[in-house]
Amino acid sequence: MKLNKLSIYLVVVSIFCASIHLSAQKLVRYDLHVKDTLVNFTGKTKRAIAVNGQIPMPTLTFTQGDTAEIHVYNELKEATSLHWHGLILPNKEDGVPYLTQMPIEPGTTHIYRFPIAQNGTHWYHSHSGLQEQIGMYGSMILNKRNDDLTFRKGIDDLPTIPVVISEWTDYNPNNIHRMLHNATDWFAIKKGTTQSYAEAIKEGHFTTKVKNEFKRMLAMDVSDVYYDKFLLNGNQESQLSQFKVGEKVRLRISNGGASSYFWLNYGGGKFQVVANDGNDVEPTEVDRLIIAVSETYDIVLTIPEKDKSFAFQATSEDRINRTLMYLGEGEKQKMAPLPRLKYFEGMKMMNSMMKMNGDLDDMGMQMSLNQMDMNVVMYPEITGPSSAQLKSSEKDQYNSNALSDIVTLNYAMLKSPHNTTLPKDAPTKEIKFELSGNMNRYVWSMDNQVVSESDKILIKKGENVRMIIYNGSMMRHPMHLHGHDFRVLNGQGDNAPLKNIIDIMPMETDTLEFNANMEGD
Ligand SMILES: [Cu+2]
Repeated sequence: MKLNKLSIYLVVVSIFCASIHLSAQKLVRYDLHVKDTLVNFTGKTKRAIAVNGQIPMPTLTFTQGDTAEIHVYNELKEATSLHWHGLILPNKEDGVPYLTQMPIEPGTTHIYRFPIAQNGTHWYHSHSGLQEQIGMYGSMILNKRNDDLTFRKGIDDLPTIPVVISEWTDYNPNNIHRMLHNATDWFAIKKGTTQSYAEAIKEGHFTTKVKNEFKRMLAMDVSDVYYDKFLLNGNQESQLSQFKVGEKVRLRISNGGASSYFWLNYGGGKFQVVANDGNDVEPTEVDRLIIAVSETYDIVLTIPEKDKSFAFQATSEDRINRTLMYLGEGEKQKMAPLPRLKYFEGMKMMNSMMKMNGDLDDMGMQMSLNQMDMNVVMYPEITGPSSAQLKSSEKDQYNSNALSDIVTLNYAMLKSPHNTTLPKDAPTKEIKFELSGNMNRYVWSMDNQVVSESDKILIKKGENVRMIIYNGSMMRHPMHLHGHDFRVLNGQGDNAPLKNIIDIMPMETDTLEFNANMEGD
């Protein structure tokens, strides 16, 4: 965004910050004005939606035990709504139009009011149409009370930076949606990721290409949409120069993108993962992680050297572009972008696994929790620069942590500091979901019956619900539950981590469970 525009926004923001009221009852009020705006991220002026004049929307901060009161003024020409993602709250405050409330009509005001029953990093977004894509996303930070028994010295008292990562496209999101349904190669052409015959022959993969055509695959890509820019708190590049050598910083990161997964890594070395989806985890040190659409992660970074600044980098999964935030004072240290994907290795691998009807042949492989990633055949930093010469055993073929020194977070590494087991005396309901189909058409089925978006699954209050989800499609898929956290059965026993999003990779089976202690849809 251009600087002159930004300075105007800052003035507006400070006025609205002053209007937050804190009373003895710990009622915390925000006033949010939703309004059309014009932005220029690419050289072209485009329509977007700003709240209180800003994109992303203002960071909303509460402390566990507060009551939130959020006044939404719809100054658009269309209806809107706000969903508080990851929050456990009364059903009527959940912000899903036609399910938990009526849409907020143009020119009207809606008040959301709910108790803050948890702590952690969350975010909020419009749940109407595709408004989220053009600006309606923001951080929602729920602080732990200082006297909380779970307060962690050295983590919960660190300086904190809310980070929301997003994408920008100059295309009207409704047109993108239509194009995705028409299954064109357009976005792959824009990205330069179509796999032409000439390219295929040059790289020695002619037979791979022919087989692909035979199976009527489109140009294979790990993500469907071309974006012009990736943004971190609304900027492609930024710097936080207030941090000094040796200091630790906690980033509270949300993926507010509409369809992009992002690789997160840090130019200053390894970092610690301390929370996920708003729930504490035992600190674990990694070199990088991939954040699924709408997940949140809290990480702790250290400034390793004096008079230098180091980049925190978010790279789109297709590695077409990235966004950078430098931490520290002084000279910016260059950070190499992640190397481009080896698409032909990916095509070859897909060909060997795809059946004639476009479904995947799981070949009896047991995969779960992002531990085995078939995409590693495409990562030069893990499997080498050219055609993969994997020396590993069959078992570790897709296990990136076994194949290199780079430590990549996976869900099996997440461990709750607390016992998260469900009530022992509750009845258990088990549901099996399966996602099948090729890239052009997704079909969900439940207990072998095809389900549609309008179907409802009946769950009795008090039941322990166990979901076993298998992804038989060729695309990874993030699944999200409203109003509850679920346990991911990941081998950590009583300390299974709590999440509300789970990314399920192709051919993976994951099992989650939660106690259905809420009412409503
Ligand atoms: Cu949500």
